[in-house]
Amino acid sequence: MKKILIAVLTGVLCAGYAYGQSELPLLQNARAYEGTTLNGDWNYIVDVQEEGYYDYRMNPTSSGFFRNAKPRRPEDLIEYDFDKSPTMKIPSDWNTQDDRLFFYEGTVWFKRSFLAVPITDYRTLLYFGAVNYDCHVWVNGRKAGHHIGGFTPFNLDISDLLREGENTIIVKVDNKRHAEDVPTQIFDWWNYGGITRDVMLVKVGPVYLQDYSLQLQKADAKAKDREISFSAKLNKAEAGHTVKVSIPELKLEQQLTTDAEGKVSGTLKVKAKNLQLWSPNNPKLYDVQLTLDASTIADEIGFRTIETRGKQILLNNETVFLKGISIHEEKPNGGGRANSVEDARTLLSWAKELGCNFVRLAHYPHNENMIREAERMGIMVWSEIPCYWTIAWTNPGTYDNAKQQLTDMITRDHNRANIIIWSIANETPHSDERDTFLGNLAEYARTLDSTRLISMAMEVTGASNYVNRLNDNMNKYVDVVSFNEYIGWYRDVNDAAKMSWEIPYDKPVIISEFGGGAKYGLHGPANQRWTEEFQENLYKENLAMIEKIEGLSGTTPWILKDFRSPRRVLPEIQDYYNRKGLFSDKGEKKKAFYILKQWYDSK
Ligand code: GCB
Repeated sequence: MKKILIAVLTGVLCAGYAYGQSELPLLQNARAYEGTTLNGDWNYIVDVQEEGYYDYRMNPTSSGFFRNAKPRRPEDLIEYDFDKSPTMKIPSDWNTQDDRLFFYEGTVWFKRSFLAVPITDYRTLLYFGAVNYDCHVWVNGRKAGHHIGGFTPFNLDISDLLREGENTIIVKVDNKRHAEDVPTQIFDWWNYGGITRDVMLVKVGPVYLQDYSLQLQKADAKAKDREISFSAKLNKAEAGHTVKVSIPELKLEQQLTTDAEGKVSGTLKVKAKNLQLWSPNNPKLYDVQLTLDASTIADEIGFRTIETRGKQILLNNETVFLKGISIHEEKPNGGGRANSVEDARTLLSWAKELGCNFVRLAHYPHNENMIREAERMGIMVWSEIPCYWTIAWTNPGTYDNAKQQLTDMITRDHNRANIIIWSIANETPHSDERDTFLGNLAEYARTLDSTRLISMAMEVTGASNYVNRLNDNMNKYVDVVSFNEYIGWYRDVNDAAKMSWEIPYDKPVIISEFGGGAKYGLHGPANQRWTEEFQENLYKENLAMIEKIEGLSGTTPWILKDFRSPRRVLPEIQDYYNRKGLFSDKGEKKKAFYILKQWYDSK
């Protein structure tokens, strides 16, 4: 069997065993492994008519772009050339990298080469943090995999496709919208296309820890002893492997042997007085080491509990009020997908300045830097999948797609202490079909992770005699009742003071959205749309109104920063930006920022 070592730029990495070409279940904590980044310059070809792909489907021996063919004889006809095509920095969205692609929704091909030399006993996974939306991958002209869903990671075993010397990866990315996709055709954010998150080659042994979990068990506030449950799963159902978990600072260590399914589970016991719990005031993370046979990876993990009691949310057995803000994954200065640690720090530091201890990462799973930075900064997180508005509820493929995105979101982040809520949907119109789809999804989410709260952003569309009554069949599936209300913007302007709320469920309540648009720097009377004063007044009235809601456990107003949206076409005001940000698209604070800050500071 051929063994290959890959050397890319500065890194060195090993590959080898042939396991066929396919997408594997997601590797937990991929960044902990020895790996090599494939971020950087990739050549690209814009292919409006999918010439390079249909060619492949109709005639597999012909020259589809995935072959990266070159003329061998003077008379050879090859009508593309990656190496003469422009380059784009990856990760990025193509819309902000090339002016011609600002509104483009379609196919772009990407190519990147790297060098490899022989070595033994390792496998190479090609890991993509996210590609929006539909993506096919070839390595050296052979198909490595296909993935759909624009906001979750995936990994392909490419060991068998590698060769000594130069290797070429070709990725076809298509962000066209379809009714049966998740999200569906219409949504209120920019459909940024491309390889939008990090790409890396990850070196794993033939047997590796595919997934592991460490979770603090709930206990009485006065409990003297605490338990951390530990479980792990190999990529293969093989008995007899040794798995060791240790937390040196707590002097905890446990060694277990895998069962026939390749699984282990155990409990680490610790004195409550020795354990610092993760919380916004003390975002303590412990170094954790996980050893499989002779190889060790590291993680940083925090321990906390989150639960509800009646209408309260309890973090570490204490009532917590979630002072939140909604955030899109867009760069702090202008548009474009955010991905870097710096982007995450800037956005999250704005949320901190606002007085937040919580963020709603809307409307899809954000990049891992965002979650990890928030965890370090002591910010709790609501993480969501893009079941947004009118999904094709009766289409089985749509359900499978949503379920896969939920699985990958939870798999990637279930060891992050700051994630307290998994959200399965946003503003979905009521129907029996929706209830079946989302009900199944909620139950499935609980089987994956029983240690967090489940919610979704419901909608309330109208009031009778100023009484707003929440009535959603999904109430029985969620732990926290959350809803969006746009009083003062889409409805009932000037009537917030008259409104009352009836939420007939004994569960905590989060107002997951309210807000209104303002153009930064536009001033005028408080009843004039688009002025900062209008937005400021809307915040004052809404905060006074929601304060009276029984069981209010938090809010995540819409939204931290103005963000790009194709729905927002009003010239001179919107110019393709949704203007409901408390910060402008360039990071300038609007007047409403100070209203919310004042309210949070008083909580
Ligand atoms: C909503 C949606 C959000 C929109 C927002 C708006 O209800 O959940 O995605 O951007 O309203 O600005 O209309």
